[in-house]
Amino acid sequence: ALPVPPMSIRFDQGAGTLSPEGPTLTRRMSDLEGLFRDSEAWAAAVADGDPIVYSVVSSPVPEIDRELPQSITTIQPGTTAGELWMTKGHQHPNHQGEIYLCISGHGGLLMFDGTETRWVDMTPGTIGYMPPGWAHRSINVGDEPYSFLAVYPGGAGHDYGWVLEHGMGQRVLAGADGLDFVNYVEG
Ligand code: S6P
Ligand code: ZN
Repeated sequence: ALPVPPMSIRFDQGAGTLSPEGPTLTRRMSDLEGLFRDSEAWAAAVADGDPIVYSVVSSPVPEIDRELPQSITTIQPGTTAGELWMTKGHQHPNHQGEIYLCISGHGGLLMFDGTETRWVDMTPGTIGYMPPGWAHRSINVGDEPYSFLAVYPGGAGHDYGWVLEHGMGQRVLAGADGLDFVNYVEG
């Protein structure tokens, strides 16, 4: 990846695009293998159209040391066996901080340091801060798409295996009366 000049970047909320744009990513249900509590319900959703769960559009700022890339994630509303739709979640292998700014919708930021979990409610205007060493997952807790801007160190890297191995401490389910937080155990 090559360095880029100073620039402004526009987000078109209706189209969900950045201009100028960098890589974009679409994660379907099949990309979230091993992450939902109910693996049979997950497999049924994959078989039944494999819906898009979230997409990530990035600016052209490269993911290299000392650069400061940005991306906008949009998570669709939905549940799988009651578990709210979410990102895969990851740890930054080179423990570094990151911020999210909620743009639209209603979400939550689940963080886990291997021992403790923390939850930040995300509504438009909220900045969520992830300190170095806290794995993070985003969850749509509303009934419309949830979009947020991420700004992160270009050399941070993304470790998805960490979450598969350690979990996220808690899961977030849609309860009859709001959110239900349950321990991250299988079954
Ligand atoms: C990158 C930042 C976000 C996520 C995005 C998708 O450090 O935290 O751009 O990559 O929200 O989540 P995930 O867990 O699939 O990378
Ligand atoms: Zn991150």
